[in-house]
Amino acid sequence: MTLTELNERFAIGNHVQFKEIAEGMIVAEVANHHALANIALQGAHIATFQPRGEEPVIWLSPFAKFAPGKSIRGGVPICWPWFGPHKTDSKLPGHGFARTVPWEIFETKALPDGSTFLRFGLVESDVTRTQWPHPCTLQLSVTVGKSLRVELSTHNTGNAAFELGEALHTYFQISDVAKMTIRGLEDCAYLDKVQDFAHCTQKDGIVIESEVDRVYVNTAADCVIEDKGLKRAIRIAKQGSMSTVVWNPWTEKADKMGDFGENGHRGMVCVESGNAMENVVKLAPDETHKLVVVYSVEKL
Ligand code: TA6
Repeated sequence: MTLTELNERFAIGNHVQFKEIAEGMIVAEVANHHALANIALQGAHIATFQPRGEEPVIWLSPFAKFAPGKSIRGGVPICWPWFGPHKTDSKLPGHGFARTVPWEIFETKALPDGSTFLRFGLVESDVTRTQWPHPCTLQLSVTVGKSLRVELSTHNTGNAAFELGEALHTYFQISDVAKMTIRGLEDCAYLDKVQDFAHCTQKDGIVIESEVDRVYVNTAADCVIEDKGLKRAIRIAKQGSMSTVVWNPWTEKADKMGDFGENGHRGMVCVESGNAMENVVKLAPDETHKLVVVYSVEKL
């Protein structure tokens, strides 16, 4: 669909407009009474979310590249239909293909409370079919209000079961990594990627002072990012998710990635809600699995 057609069919005055921000990169710009947000059609990638009167909740690197087929550094990348490396084929992209392929918009709606609802669907193509031979549909519903609600829904349309790994790989904006603590994962078991997937148990709140890359398993708990610098807490409330991933690349890795900027890692942390490792989801024919996360800001 062209930009003009998208706006004719799906724009809503005072809620949603579609814009082309770089060649081949169209975003839905949401601006309502409660918040501002930008969602790229590629990857149905929520790039920004900022409740009015607040600092941005979602971190987007100032050096993020908006280019067809490239993952955007920051925002809410969708890892699907596997998390991390592919189980058997190392040539397939890490975290799956959903974040780098085109999606289409199915619906936009202004809700009675002033929030904006948008629904996207992944477009099947030879690229997706060769990497993932299981017939299914994938939709993302986003409600932009005072809080941000994200629902990722996978439906098995084939006649065989499959295993699904997934995550909303959300980057959060924080004042400085030294001023934040993540709560909600106390006593939880995790696999530590920095220590070659060693099995560990979280004791207290998570404080980050070096590279952190952990998959917490068997946890349905809310997480809260307490940020003393911004005097706020970000609550991450989830359903349909048994894994939480916490990631900060720290100096050396962030420098190597090339799209963080100098000290960019100090102003972000990823707290990812999903199903990974032993928590992958088995989806029988005609079954639907929903991963739902609500991000909201509380005073500290
Ligand atoms: O979720 C944490 C992680 O898997 C890390 O291991 C790190 O590589 C990160 O995601 C970013 O991955 P990306 O493919 O977006 O560069």
